[in-house]
Amino acid sequence: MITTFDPRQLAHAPKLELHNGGWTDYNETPARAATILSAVGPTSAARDHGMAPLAAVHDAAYLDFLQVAHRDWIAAGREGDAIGYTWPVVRRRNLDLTRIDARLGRYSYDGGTPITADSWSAAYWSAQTALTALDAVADGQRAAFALCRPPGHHAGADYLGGYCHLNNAAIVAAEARRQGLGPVAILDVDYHHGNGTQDIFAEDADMLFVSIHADPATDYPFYWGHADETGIGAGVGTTLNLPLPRGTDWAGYQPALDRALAAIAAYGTRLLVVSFGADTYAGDPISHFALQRDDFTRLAARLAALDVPSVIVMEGGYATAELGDNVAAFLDASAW
Ligand code: SP5
Ligand code: ZN
Repeated sequence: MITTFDPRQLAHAPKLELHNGGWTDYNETPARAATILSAVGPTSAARDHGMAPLAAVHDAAYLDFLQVAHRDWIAAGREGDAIGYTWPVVRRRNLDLTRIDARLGRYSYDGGTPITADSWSAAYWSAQTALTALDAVADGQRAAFALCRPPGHHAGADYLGGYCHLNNAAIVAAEARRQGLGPVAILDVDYHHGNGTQDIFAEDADMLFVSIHADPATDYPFYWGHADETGIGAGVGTTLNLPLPRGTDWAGYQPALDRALAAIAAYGTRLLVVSFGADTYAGDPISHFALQRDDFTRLAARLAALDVPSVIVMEGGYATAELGDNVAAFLDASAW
């Protein structure tokens, strides 16, 4: 399978994330991409599609913020990675403030996603990597894999979080629709709910979002991904959330997968974007499902059996030593 990649993604390397009341080593490391690279073989270089496909999904002010945030952080006399500490939740006003700490709060929702001097470039090329995989599918490939990092599915139209800055899957889905490749559906099989993707298309009747993930009653991102979230306004019925309990193994995963695939088929999907996280793996250090390596091949075989052209976008997966083999198991050529 064609794998797209750009080495500029590797330069994004935050040091720490805020978790459970303290700073812990950042989980979303460049080594993740390196181990996938060594397992999947040769890659195609990402092509530059410019800002337009990004601006179709993200607010202009947010894109501006991402590009200047670390510079503004340094100009304020700070060192290291930029991160917020005040978030304007609980019905605060949408003020247009200049202080970096106010803006970090305005454009993020967690304390786990620092911005470095290289974050914008890495996120930009992550999105371009995803768009280049779409090119391959638009040109007739059955499936293509975008080796993206930073990942994207937690990023909303105007916010970062969950190690994500630009929503690569949403950018690909919107661009595919623009090119007339729809109906487009997004299936998110990362361990964590893809809150950013859901938010971006919540009111959109013309984009199906289906997610299988850990129950947000117990797991990040908590405030999105509950089963009763089915879309908003005109988009009601085009969001399907299938939360599963901690400890879910392949036997427990399959009924949710059956429901997801039935919804995608019933939608008349002609292009599928897969937000693929390998953090459903039993050995993942920050997650609590129990899929085994062979289950990724089984999962891929079920998706491939839909017989819909598919752009596979890399999301999470933090068992770094085993990540490459797990991704390779999912991409197994015989399945696709
Ligand atoms: C793309 C993606 O998978 N993002 C996940 C973001 C999760 N961030 C919060 C994780 C909290 C668990 N941290 C456990 C640290 C154990 N040392
Ligand atoms: Zn995840």
